[in-house]
Amino acid sequence: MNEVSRVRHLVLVLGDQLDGGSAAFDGFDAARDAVLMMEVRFEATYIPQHKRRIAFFFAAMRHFRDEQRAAGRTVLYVELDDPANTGDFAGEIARHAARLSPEKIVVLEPGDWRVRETLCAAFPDIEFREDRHFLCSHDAFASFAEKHPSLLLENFYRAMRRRLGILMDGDAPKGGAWNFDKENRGSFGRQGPPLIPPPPRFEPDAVSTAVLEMVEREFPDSPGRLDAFSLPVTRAQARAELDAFVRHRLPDFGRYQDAMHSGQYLLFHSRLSGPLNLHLLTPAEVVQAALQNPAGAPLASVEGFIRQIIGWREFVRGVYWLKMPDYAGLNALGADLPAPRFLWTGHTDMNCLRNAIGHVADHAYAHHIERLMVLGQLCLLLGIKPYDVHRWHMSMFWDAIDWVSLPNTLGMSQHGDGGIVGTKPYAASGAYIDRMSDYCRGCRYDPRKATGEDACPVTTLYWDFLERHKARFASNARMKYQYVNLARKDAGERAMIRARAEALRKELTSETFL
Ligand code: FAD
Ligand code: DLZ
Ligand code: SF4
Repeated sequence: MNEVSRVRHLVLVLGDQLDGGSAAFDGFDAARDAVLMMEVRFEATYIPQHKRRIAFFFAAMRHFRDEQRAAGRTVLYVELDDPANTGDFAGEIARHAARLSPEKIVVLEPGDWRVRETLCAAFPDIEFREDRHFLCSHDAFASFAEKHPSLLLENFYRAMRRRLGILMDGDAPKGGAWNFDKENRGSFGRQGPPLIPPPPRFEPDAVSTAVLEMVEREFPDSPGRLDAFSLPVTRAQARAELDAFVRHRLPDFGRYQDAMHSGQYLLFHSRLSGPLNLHLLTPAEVVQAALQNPAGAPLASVEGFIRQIIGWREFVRGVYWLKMPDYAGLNALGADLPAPRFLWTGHTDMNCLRNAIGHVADHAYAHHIERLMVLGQLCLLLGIKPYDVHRWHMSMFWDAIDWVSLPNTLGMSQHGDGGIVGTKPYAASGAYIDRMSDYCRGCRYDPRKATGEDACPVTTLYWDFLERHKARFASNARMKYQYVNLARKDAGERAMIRARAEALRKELTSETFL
């Protein structure tokens, strides 16, 4: 199978491009062309990476290799521990190209600006093909951006609903509203969550087991845990994951979308970001499954879920490609502190942080509100460099690819882009976390207090954040009430908050990791 000596087209398939029907395969001639897939050490170590993330990519890549070979395609596959492996994309492509003399090297556009630049620099004649996986092309997003320079998600989402004819009654939104946010802010209260149907478990087969052993052996110092690995690593498993979600968890997805609870890493979320981002699933089929709605989920759930897929997911991708490479360097709030070490270790006495970081360590995953309002928010309030927060995210989450992590992290959660992805910073006091979770009940701090020994660090840092960035945000209509409440605090209290925030900043960032 691998004994080829010359090929017409060498088609590269990167770890997040696992779709045998992608544009990279247009015109593929099984008799004359070959696929090249590479496990390379650089991609797993340019930042330290969670073992589960590395294993997910390699296991999915090896299964894809086997499926493509079974379909009659020649796949040259470089395993990580192959002694000939040069360790990075440029080295591996050059090594194979030297031997095979392809007329052309073809690749689907990578999901990471850095990788695109590497390929362009090393192989100026490489042919990039546009990624049909997404529902909004680069051109369509650019023309949206021209018509709507303020780039509001809501405008984009409505345009997508209309263009794709999803949840529409003629020109009006189904159910009479474009969103049902008010119905989607439930928390669990003292009785805790109802029974949550768990996602399916995909027990590792021989291919995945070999990967898990290799990751433990080759990356012993990488963060995170590999035990009980049961992620979907094939298209069939990804379909089963989607099916289980729409049957069992979609009905409560909307209502509890923003809720958090101790020991519950997933709640009613879908866990589909990984399979989607590796192209094991298409967004179109995910939307279709939600619209078929086999469990009769309420419209608020179906709409809330579809908004994430055709709205946010496509929107952040559009922003990424429209604004890169400058976007990565944005730091609108001048945040200059390094990422604290406890983001990797979870060693902190803040119960909300400890829980969310525990979810990341165990699953390489935390759901959206933990990413935004616990993990991201603490970094925002402390003033951590936005790109460092993104690097941490890239290192620890199984679903992180640059195009999606960067706008969400640097943009949405750190407001580093000055308001391109979100019109106001996602900043709230400990009271928000108290309302949406049970974390504060098990914490040594008091979410209502901003000063004093047992004051909640989130609350202290929240008021300090508003004060520090008053010139920028006090006139933002959406933050009016936050500033009205800040104005109620007298000068003495503000001075105490400032002093405590300064001390917290020093204490919490005294140890770093990257
Ligand atoms: P669900 O809550 O079930 O949502 C359904 C799907 O909608 C997701 O699978 C995802 O594909 C899509 N989606 C939802 N919100 C977003 C969003 N804001 N941007 C893009 N897609 C979205 N998502 C990633 O896929 N990769 C990332 O690296 C990533 N980094 C993030 C970093 C931060 C700081 C924040 C706040 C969000 C990030 N997100 C990222 C978006 C979102 O949090 C995840 O997509 C979601 O938590 C994945 O879990 P799920 O599949 O259970 O999602
Ligand atoms: C994340 C990742 C890892 C850990 N390893 C590889 C790899 O060995 N080979 C590969 O093709 N891709 C890997 N990836 C994904 C890349 O870092 C990057 O996100 C994609 O190439 C962007 O399209
Ligand atoms: Fe987090 Fe503050 Fe609540 Fe403790 S009291 S869990 S630190 S928000």
